Amino acid sequence: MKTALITGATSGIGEACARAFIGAGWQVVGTGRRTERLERLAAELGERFQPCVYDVRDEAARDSALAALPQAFRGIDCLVNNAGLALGSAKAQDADLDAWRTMIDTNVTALASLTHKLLPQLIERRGAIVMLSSVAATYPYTGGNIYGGTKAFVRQFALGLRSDLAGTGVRVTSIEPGMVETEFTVVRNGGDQAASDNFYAGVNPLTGADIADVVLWVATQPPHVNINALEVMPVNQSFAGFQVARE
Ligand code: NDP
Ligand code: 8X3
Repeated sequence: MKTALITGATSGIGEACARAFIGAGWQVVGTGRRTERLERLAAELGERFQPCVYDVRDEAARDSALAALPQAFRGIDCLVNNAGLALGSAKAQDADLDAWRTMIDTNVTALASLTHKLLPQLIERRGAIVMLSSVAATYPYTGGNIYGGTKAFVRQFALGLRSDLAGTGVRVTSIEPGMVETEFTVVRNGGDQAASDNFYAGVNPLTGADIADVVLWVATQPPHVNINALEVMPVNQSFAGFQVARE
């Protein structure tokens, strides 16, 4: 049986990925800070789901949590690098530097560190790495500044890994979603559910399950097929063009 390690499985896309991979017969190690969410998921999904609680920014806590996994969950065939966040939508000149640091520490540093840690076993097992980047990696928008920068890192890191891993059999993919209604926009707006509801109102946005279907599809392609990168948007979201400041 294959095992996926899905970071950020307490909510949204990661939680939906856990359900999708379990549904397809995999074992799943699901990570996150919210223990009760992971325990609830374990109660729902059964013994093939293994909670693993840690803050991705704390490498020592991560290493202890991974070392404490039951033996049957220690060999990872697919790493889904999903945990991440945006904090705020202020323009750069008005932004909070601590929020920038948190986004970089979570979306970039922690993702790179976990990938580095798991690469030897992913190579040994000819595994797969699926990264959650974003359309924000490619299309800048006002207030996206550091968030977009972190997601551009994720995309380019995935493509760079593809180059480095040539000949190893390891597959690497950058998934780049647009608007997916999860807790993402609640978190971005400091817990303001109404702001999130307003953001998605009338959009018919993607769901976590829509993206989970894509992640599972990518991970279950035949071993000779690598999906390099995939952009996915709701039909009602599209490209907005340039802004012009007039003096
Ligand atoms: P959610 O807010 O619903 O889920 C985020 C997940 O990341 C949670 O499980 C959370 O777990 C985890 N996480 C965040 N910070 C940490 C941390 N410090 N330590 C451990 N886990 C952490 O958002 P989404 O499901 O929408 O987002 C998942 C990924 O998809 C992110 O990388 C996001 O950038 C990306 N994405 C989202 C889009 C969207 O429109 N929603 C579009 C494009 C990309 P916990 O809080 O329990 O620790
Ligand atoms: C976030 C995607 O479209 O909400 O990664 O900015 S969007």
